[in-house]
This record gives sequence, C-alpha cells and structure tokens, in this order.
Amino acid sequence: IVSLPREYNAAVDLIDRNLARGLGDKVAYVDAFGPVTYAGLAERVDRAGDLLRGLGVQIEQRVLLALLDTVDFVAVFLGAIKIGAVPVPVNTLLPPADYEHLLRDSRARVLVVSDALLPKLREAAARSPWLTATVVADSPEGGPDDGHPRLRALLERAAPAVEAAATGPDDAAFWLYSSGSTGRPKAAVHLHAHLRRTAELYAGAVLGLREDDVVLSAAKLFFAYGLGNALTFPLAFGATAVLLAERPTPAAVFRALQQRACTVFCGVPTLFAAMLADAAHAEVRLPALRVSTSAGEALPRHVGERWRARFGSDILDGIGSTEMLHIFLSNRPGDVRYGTTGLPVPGYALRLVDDAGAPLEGAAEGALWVSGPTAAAGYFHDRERSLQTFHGPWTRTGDRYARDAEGYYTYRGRADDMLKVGGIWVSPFEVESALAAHPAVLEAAVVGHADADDLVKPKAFVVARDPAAAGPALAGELQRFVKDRLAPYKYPRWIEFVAELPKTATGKIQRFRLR
Ligand code: 3SK
Repeated sequence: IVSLPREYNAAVDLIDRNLARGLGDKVAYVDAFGPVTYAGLAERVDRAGDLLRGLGVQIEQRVLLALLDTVDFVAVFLGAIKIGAVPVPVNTLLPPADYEHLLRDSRARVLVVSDALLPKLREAAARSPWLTATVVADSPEGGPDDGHPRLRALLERAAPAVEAAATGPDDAAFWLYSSGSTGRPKAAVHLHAHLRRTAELYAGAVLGLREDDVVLSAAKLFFAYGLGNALTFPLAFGATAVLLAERPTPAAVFRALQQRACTVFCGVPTLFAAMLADAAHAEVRLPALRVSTSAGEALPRHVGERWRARFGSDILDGIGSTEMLHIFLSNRPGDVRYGTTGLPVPGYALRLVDDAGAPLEGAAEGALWVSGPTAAAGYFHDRERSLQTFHGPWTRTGDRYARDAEGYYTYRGRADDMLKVGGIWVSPFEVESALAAHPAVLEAAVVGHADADDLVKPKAFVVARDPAAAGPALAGELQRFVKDRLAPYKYPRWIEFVAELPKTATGKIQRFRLR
C-alpha cells in the first residue's frame, strides 16, 4: 500500500483522481433520477461542502445522513468529508424511536434526510438539543419537507467549488453505527485513510475492480458493506455504480442487473437464495456479470454452487465488519471454495484464539481476531465497549472460525451462539447449513433450547419453501436428513415452522429473538 501524505483528504482523493485520469465525462452514477458524470459529481460534492459550511458546520462536527441511495448521499457524504466535517450515515430502516439515540449520541449539528423518511425522524429531530438545521432531499417516491429547506435548492445556490480542509490520514472522516447483541448502537470512528485502504486491499487486490466495471450493490450505502461496494470502490477505480433507492427485491435487482449490464454484483446470502428461487425470473441469464460478492452471513455452499451453475460466474464469499470497514477474509477469483470464507485479504492479519485468548497455530478452531489498517479508532465516547473490542492492533470479531491445514477459513457461528450439547460444542451454523441443503427448506436458524432435563439441545426454526408442506411429516424427514449428514448429537430435537426469520437490517439472523 502506498504511504499517504501528511495532508490528506479522502474526498479530494476519491474525486480528483478521476478528473486527473480524464474521466470527467464518464458516468459515475446512475440513480433513480438519471446519470451523473464524474465532473457533475465533483461539482455536486463541492456544492454540498459549501452549503454545509454555510449552515455553520465546522471541522469535526457531525452531519447525520438519513438518506436513501441516490447521488445526493454520495455528494453530501463526500462534501462533508471535504470540509473536514464527519458524516454519520444511519440505517434508514429503523423505527422512529431509534433515531433519537443516534441524533443525541452523535451530537449532529445538521440532519440531511430523504423526504420519504422525514415522518420517521421529525420528532427525534425536533427534540435534539444539538441540531441547528434540517435539510430535506428528494426521493423517487417523494415526501413532505415540513418547511425545511430542500437540498436541491440549497445545492443550486451553493458555490460550485469549495476549499478542502487540511485534514490528515488519521483524522476522523466518518462514523458508522454498529449494533451488538446487547446495548445501544455505538459509533465506530473511521479515518480518512480507511476508505483508500479498503479500496486498495479488497477492491483492487482481491476483487480486481476495473474502470470498465458497472457495479450494483444490494446492500445500501449506509452499511459499511454497501458504502465500500457502491461509493469507495467505484470511485477509487473510475467505474460506474448503479444506485437503487428501493428495497432490493429479486425483481428490482434482476431488472437493474439486466438493464444496466452490471459486471459486478454485491449481494447477501438471503438475496442470492431468493433470486435463485424466484420462479418469475427463472429464465433470466446475466451474461455481463463477471463476479459477485457476498457478506453479512456465511454463504451456504449449495447457494454458491447453484449460482455458478446458472449464471456461469462466481460469488466471492467474504466477511468484514463495521469496525474493520470492509472485507478482510475472502474467497478470490480463480480460487473459490464454496462453503468456506477463503483466505485472509493481504494486508490483514488473522488470528484464531482459544478461550483464554491464546493464539492457535495451524489447523484449529477458535475466536477470530483481525488486525489491519482499516480498524476503527474506537467507539465514540464508549471506553468500556472500545476496550472489549479493540486490543492494541487486534479487533475481536465475535465470530468463531475453523482454519484448515491449507489456511482456508470456515465460519462456525458467532462466538456466543455456540451450543454445548452433551459437553460437546455444536455450531448452529453447521446444523443450519445441513437443513438448508434439503430441497424443502428455504431458510433455517438453530438455537439452544432446554429439554425436560434442562439440558440444552439444538432447536430449528425453518421457513419451508412450500408453506403447505410444513408439518410433522416434513419435520421428521428433516431430522433424519440432518442425522444422516452430521454427528448424531447435532440433529435438531425440535423443528418449528415459521413464515420468516427475524433478521437485523444487515441480514443477520437474530438468534437472541428466537431463543
Ligand atoms: O457483514 C459483513 O461481512 C461486512 C462486510 C463488509 C463490511 C461490513 C460488514 C459488516
């Protein structure tokens, strides 16, 4: 990786490199409102920076972004970074009460919110003691502005060029909220250098992103995964990104992939499985697609294999985290082992540790720790939880992994999801994968459940592909199916059929709710 100068601003780097390459007339983004060139984006970023300065935002002050995926997100995010302010993109899927914590905790001075989302944020915004202005952005579906200024009008009046703040690689650039299994979301503080490093280490060296790529990310920009996929990476390589403001249903994603001839698709396992199961699009082929990425939860082997067989291109399964900003362990083109998460991304060091925190060598199973140049500086004003997660150069991921003799890693579940059955560790993920291999199963989640003797055994919650087939006969068949494939003590003693599984906004199964 190239060393960065003492004075470095990530927004300037991501925008100016494309103008310097002569890509001003190239389409950088296509959103619901149309295409935007690199030159057009550069001007919009500067106008956004100027309008935030005009609203009184100063270096290091936070700007909360509750924005759907349109070019406005990119312009305000980079405009804020350019003037040294700190954008805080937040999940747009939250219930109204959750925004109160985010506005207070971040002490944001300005809120930029999509009109369609304003009804969910208006009360929290009115109560925030820190907010001095709310700006409302257009969304494709439209919505109220409650008399707040419209971003479109403010951008038109703002100056088309703004002077960048003299930031350095280690200055705070943006925050991303991360929710754990307990407690309120905490803000991971990311630095100017981190955007550039994720682009170099993952998008360049692993994904091999190129200027002629057209990228679609089903993960929204407010997620760390989506932010890299659809903002940092396309801009770092002069590619084109397609933004979807709506929910990424199989129909919406198929439409965008076909219409825009996307070459890179960034999805999550649930979506890949739903796309494969979508009868209405069974005839669709995607000849332009050269590679897809998957993260958020481990990709079941059969999903990757069926995708490859149908579309003729691979899904690179990887794992990242909000704290590490993007993927640090991944399969790579030409070396895909479905069912594993592949090898460490060069530039990151991985460690498996035992229950006492001692590193394990060679083939082993343990808690996964990671070290690399994109680790968050810490959680904002949360010393205790920072100390629990960040240990010197190491970040605890909270995941358990097995490493084989060749160094490939296989997901074994969250460290705290593991079950001890008859004194032996059972990975719920292994049982879920076995269940998911049955053709009648769409999805499954496994948790520990106490039996009549108060001993914990695996219990499965199953979404049947055909809800009419759910019942005792199928439950018995699934139990036999798992017993045939795994050590006998691992089979689920109970099977409960459900219409859907509870999930986080990032698509992770919320096992605590099932428990
Ligand atoms: O969930 C993941 O694996 C992930 C990947 C990239 C960036 C962020 C996250 C949480």
